[in-house]
Amino acid sequence: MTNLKPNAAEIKENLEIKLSRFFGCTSAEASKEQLYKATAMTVRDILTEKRGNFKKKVNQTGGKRVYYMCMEFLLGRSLKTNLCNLGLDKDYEEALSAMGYTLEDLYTCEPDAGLGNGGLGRLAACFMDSLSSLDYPATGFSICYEYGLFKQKIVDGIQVELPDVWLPGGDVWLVPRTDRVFTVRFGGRVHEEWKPDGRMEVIYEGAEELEAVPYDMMISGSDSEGVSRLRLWKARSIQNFNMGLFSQGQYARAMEEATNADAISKVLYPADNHTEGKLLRLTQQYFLCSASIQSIIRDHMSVYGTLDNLADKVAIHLNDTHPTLCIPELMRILVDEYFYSWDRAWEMVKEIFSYTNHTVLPEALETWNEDLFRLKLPRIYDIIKEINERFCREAWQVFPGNWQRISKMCVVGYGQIRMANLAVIGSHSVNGVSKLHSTILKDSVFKDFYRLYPGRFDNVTNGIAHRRWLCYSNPKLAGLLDETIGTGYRKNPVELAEFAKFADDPTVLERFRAIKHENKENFSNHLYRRAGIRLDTHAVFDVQIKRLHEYKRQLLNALNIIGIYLDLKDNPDLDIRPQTFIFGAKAAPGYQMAKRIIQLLCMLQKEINNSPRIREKLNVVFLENYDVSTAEILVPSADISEQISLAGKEASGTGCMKLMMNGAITLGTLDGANVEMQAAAGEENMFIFGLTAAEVEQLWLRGYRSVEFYSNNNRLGRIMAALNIGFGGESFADITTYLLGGAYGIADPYMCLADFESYRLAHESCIKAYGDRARWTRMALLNTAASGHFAADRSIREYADRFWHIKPIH
Ligand code: 26W
Repeated sequence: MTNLKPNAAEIKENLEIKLSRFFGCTSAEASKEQLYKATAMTVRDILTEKRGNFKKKVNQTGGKRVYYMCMEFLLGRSLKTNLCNLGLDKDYEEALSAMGYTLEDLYTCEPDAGLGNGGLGRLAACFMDSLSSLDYPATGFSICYEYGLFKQKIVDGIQVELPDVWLPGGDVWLVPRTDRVFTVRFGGRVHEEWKPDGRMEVIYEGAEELEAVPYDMMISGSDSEGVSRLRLWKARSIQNFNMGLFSQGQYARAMEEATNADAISKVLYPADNHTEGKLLRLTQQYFLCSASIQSIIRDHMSVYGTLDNLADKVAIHLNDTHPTLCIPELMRILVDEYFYSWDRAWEMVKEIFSYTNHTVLPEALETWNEDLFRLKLPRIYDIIKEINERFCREAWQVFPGNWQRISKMCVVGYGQIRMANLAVIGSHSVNGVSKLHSTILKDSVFKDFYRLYPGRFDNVTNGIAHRRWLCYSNPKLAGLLDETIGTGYRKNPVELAEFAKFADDPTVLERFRAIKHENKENFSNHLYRRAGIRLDTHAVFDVQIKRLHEYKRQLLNALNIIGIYLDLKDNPDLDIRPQTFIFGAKAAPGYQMAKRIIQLLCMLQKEINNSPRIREKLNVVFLENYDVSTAEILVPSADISEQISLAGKEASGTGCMKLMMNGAITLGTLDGANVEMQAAAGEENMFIFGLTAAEVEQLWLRGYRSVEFYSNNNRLGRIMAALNIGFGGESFADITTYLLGGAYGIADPYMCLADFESYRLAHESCIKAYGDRARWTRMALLNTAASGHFAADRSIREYADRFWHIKPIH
């Protein structure tokens, strides 16, 4: 039995035991890395024990469980959150100080687990935190990628991708469960055979089989009994060495099978919002789905001994379409292996699954080539065909004769398998991630489905793990909140609203302002250590941190910066408030325009840096390799939060919520969650500009001619000319062509120029408001106070009540 609440002396003893057992040393001899690992191991033991207790309770009460399926979990570091959530940070600090270390020393030894691209993966990680903190029985399923999202190097302004080796150091959290291995089949041929007892048997011939090995990670709740489990699958070949071939001297071929299996869990696909239809990605998806569904079935059978009550005890959530093959996989197991009738199995499946959509960009909607799919997954293909046929018949009843509409909705059509349609058809609920986004889903992306299944569509606005993003990453602000409104908000984030009472309290305002400044100093020191860059902490910190994508419009921000730069070049004595624009962004490796925008930002940074008089007032900083841990230091220091996507394109955004909670003021369009943030914080506490989603739609239908916006605007004319000449010795004429559309081309679909003038004006008023320190601080405080709604605890309760129908186990 592990002691769940060890005191400092007991912790010290546990650490010595781990050090001696795993590294053959004492704390006096151990390196910082060894001590980090030993510390993590002791925390892991506590979590495993706690999870065991929790699981027992769930089994005893027969509680329903939720399984969260996601190709990505962007976890970042775990030691700090786990220790703080367990309430053991102070005792560990004491134990470690006796060994000459601080916890902070150890935290930095941990590599980020970057098993995700951006918003979708980070949301999954935030949700795991809330699930355990609210005592819901939950398991997340994903792939144990050997390499997470690439490490970004910037060489002469160009992004270069390096492999992200996270396992040495990250693997201390993983418990291999070699007793829970499952077999996953690919390829070959299938046929059905009727047995004398009237059952149908599915015979597989020539299929390739490989094993899925689970690695479990426990995620602690805060002030709760709940511990969530994240099960990550690694692929290995069953017979990883062909002895026959080996003895014939064919060494390389003997190894081949093992190498193929390896590839599946080798690396995370680095593109967000863009599918390539690659076979390896399909293989990864089915690998995840098949292993996880088998694991769910096994768990359930071991408790209940029957699948008849599966839908009462199990909810499975599809986080975007990437794990949609869970639907036909569960059908396969119910029908082929447990001999349920198709109709019964289908009813169960629909009751079990729910699906969240995270993007409306058409290039992100997943489809697979039908032939490729059939070859790789023959049985799943048959099942999808059957689902499709039955669906078409059902749709025919509602839209008789309307083949055009039905052919848009079906799963198999025009040689493609469409995952989003399958996800909608096989789930009982479908949701978007902000009010605006969910409305767009009903009005356009899933319009026909909405007519067919109106009750299936709903909204749950995203939320963030407020303990990680406020309490632990901004301890000074959390301290002020504890003193003023008490500690209740840590468990119940809506209590942050109480903070609004202090909006006119000069002492609290002054402390709030001072904390922001200290956080700016803190980030600035970090940047100096990491990149040798010194920042003026009295300048406005204007922050845009997110994946680099055209729709997010880092380019719009750059255009405005170029405008300010040209003003300063004309007149270096111009009386403007010093501003530092901070960017963090990774571009998908094959996304050329995104990479060019990174280069533009870097070249601007370089050129401005070479003008001593200008850099006193204007600075651009492009952070290399922006990741979760960098965000934790940067977010508390931001003054302005740039959320400037073209309206209608950003499903929700979650970075916007982290920044708001930490008292940054949003400069943004009416897109994604900004709309609801504005409603919560009040119009007067944000800077909103630009076209609305409806106006974008109209302009699109009318035909967007960027020249119209450009020819009337002298400032834009000068900015375009400057782009053509370039910065830091590099011309960006291609970007001008992109913005203006060239001779015949279609101009930038994200309409930067249409929003430029209103963006520029909004930015100007924002900077002006910053000059009024009292007004600004009041606005910032009110943003923190209004941010409680955007905590993941709220989102998870909504999912639990409305879609999963699960209850906390106390
Ligand atoms: C298949 C390639 C691919 C990979 C990832 C397509 C699409 C994705 C994700 C759905 C992209 C993504 O991360 N979307 C973001 O999800 C966040 C969480 O809901 C939202 O806050 C962001 O607005 C949305 O862009």
